[in-house]
Amino acid sequence: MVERYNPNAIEKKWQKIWDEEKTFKTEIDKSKDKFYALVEFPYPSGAGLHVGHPRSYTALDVVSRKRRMQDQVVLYPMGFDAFGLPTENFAIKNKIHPRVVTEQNIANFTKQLKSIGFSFDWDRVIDTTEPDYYKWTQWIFIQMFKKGLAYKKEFPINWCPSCKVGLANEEVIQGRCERCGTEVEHKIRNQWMLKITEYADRLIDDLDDVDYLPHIKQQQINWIGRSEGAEIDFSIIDSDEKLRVFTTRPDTIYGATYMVIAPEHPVIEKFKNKIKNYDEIIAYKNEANKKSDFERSEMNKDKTGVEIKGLKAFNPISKEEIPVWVSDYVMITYGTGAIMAVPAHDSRDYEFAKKFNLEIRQVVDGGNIDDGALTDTENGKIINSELINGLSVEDAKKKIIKYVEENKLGNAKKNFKLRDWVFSRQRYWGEPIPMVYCEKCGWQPVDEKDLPVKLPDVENYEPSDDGSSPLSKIEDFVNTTCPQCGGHAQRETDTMPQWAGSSWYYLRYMDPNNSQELVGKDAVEYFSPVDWYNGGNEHTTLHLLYSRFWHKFLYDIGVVSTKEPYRKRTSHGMILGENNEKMSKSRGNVVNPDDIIENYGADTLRTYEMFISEFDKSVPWSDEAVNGVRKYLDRVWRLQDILVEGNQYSEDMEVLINQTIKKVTEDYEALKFNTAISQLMILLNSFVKKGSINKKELETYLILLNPSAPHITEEMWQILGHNVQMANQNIWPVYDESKLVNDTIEIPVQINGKVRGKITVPIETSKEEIIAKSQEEENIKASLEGKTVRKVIYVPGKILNIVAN
Ligand code: ANZ
Ligand code: ZN
Repeated sequence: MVERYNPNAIEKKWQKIWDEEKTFKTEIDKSKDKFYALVEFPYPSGAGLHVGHPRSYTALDVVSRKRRMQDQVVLYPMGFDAFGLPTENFAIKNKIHPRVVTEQNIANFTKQLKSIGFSFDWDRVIDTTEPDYYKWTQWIFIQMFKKGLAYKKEFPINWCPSCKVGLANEEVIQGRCERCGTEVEHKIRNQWMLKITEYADRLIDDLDDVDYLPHIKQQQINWIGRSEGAEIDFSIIDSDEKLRVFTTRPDTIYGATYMVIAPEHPVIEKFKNKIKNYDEIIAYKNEANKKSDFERSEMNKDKTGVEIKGLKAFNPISKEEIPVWVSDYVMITYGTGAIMAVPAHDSRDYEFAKKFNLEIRQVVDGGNIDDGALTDTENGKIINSELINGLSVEDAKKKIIKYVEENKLGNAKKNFKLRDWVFSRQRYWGEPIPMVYCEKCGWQPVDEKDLPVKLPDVENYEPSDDGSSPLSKIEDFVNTTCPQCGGHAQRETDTMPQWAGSSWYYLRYMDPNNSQELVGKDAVEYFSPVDWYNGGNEHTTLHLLYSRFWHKFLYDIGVVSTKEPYRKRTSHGMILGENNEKMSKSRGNVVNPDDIIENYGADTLRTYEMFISEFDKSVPWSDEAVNGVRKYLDRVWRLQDILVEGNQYSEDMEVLINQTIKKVTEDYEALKFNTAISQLMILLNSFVKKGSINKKELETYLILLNPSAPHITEEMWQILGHNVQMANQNIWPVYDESKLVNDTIEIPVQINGKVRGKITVPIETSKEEIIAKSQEEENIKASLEGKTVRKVIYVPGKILNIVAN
């Protein structure tokens, strides 16, 4: 009997070896294939690692370990995305410098990550708050500025009065701050912006070249929100003014029976004297301004609005005079802030027309207009529309656009939901924006040789109530000279948003210590692109989009050689608390990975997280299932008790072993970790049932399990007499195609309708041979004693039936 399985001792032993021998150090070897696996680096919070982190990290650790055993050069790095608000808030509250807080948190995270046995190359760790790192974040910003992609703009920002920070649109969830839940206000500030919109088309079109899970691609496409249509001018009767609309359905223009403008539309001021109910409209506008865009555009909300008395518009195609209304469901920030309303075919217009008794005119056939707007019209034919009657929707769109362009009434137009990226934050703990303002020369980038612009030490990190950054109070920092004219100038005091450092970190891993360049040519050419990037669904729209944008920019200026940073993107489901709710301190359902490691071992934690459910599904934590996985590993350990000699698979196990090699090899790559592990459990059961496992069989078993449970398997491997770890050997087994199915069959033998015995024969055995063989079987022989066989019926491969009396 072997000693009891003692994960704590085994795991510490191997982690020490991996650390000291730098087992997972990655070096360029052009004679081999490379595999670059990336997981989202954590924000090193004070709370430490969460059990959600190991789900993603173990998954790609499994793939990385497997690929190393398949002789690939694997880059699997880790780092820390360490700028950001929680650290700063903690620093303010506890009067500790954020640098110190960050260092403590990183040390703790590192210890925790190492205790789980991930095969990261620890010599490539990056920390986004290190000046050597953010020097290049600043450098990229300067390149963007030089190309006109960074600009300053007065911008109404979403302001969180509690965090005292400006938020990007994507950080506002249903009108509230993503971090603290406080309702967001609007404040006008002069902000640095990044022109991500210039890349909008490419960010959609290039998705064709990458292997992202379909829902991830779709979310990116929806977020960018490309709409193709036209802008068309409707003139205002008795004036030279025009109301320009954006529409995706120019084919429905004959159905445009009224117009709607946003309450903020400038035409209201312009026609102040002509509008008879101006006061009423201003009152309406004031009400609307109290609502968030989200509330205004909500689908099933009761429609409100006011007709503008004294203004009429002219439909340039149907040549009709139509009324103009104001309503808050039209946004000033999208398209032109004015629409042609087509109530027959647009749901919001329909509700509005019903409420205010406006004409509803169907212009595409099919459906009953009394049931609601007919929006499902792709295959319909145009009706009630002189110029385009009988045409398909597609052809009608083209014809109207052509007509509009020829008659100078407007033009084809593409619109995006995506907005430029608000890149300024009025906080301390972020990368200083490397810009200088000179009265004479305007905004100038800091000279590249003076990078990084380091964060100065301050006494007080609190932002001021007027919204300016804590840096603005440090005169030494603010006052500088103009890089252009040498005169007096002032530094920008805003810092970059949390998203900056993570927009290019995957490049730095390729060459983390390069002091001359962001990444060296050799490294970037060898390792690019990231072969597989796994991360949370919550980062599908923002981080993924931002980093693709930065990458494309770096491609345009020749820093990188691929158009896309990530070849493949997958995501994992969340691990919920045992009560099926999101884990959080306040709900009291947080599971600490340290405790699981302490009580069960890291291999159990890892294997449990892989086994727990389909990888992309959310799943509640289960202590019971953890226990079950620990018992499985105990049984793996005890395979040593039934070990026998043998250097090839035994005949009766051969098929199941080959099936398992195939399944595990494929499932690990397909994110089906749960079924890979259950296959390994099945194989284990067969060995236990048989009562023996030979050396060759155990070796294969350990190799297959190693990516999930690396410590126990290395230990058993060593006990088997190997003095080289399996981790870096080219030993991943290959299955034998011809041994995937059993080539013998078992045939029950009946005598007078009752099963009396079974025989095992090769698949292609003939009927005569089977009959002969059955008569040799002890039971059958005995049952036939003294009887004469009258008839034999053989159903091939299924059953042999003997009639005898
Ligand atoms: C006429 C029409 C007929 C429309 C029809 C739709 C269906 P997406 O796809 O989201 O780009 N629209 C344009 N600007 C708007 C604004 N500032 N606020 C609110 N709605 C606006 O939507 C484009 C459509 O949304 C446009 O096409 C316009 O209504 C409306 F059967 O024009 B449509
Ligand atoms: Zn100057």
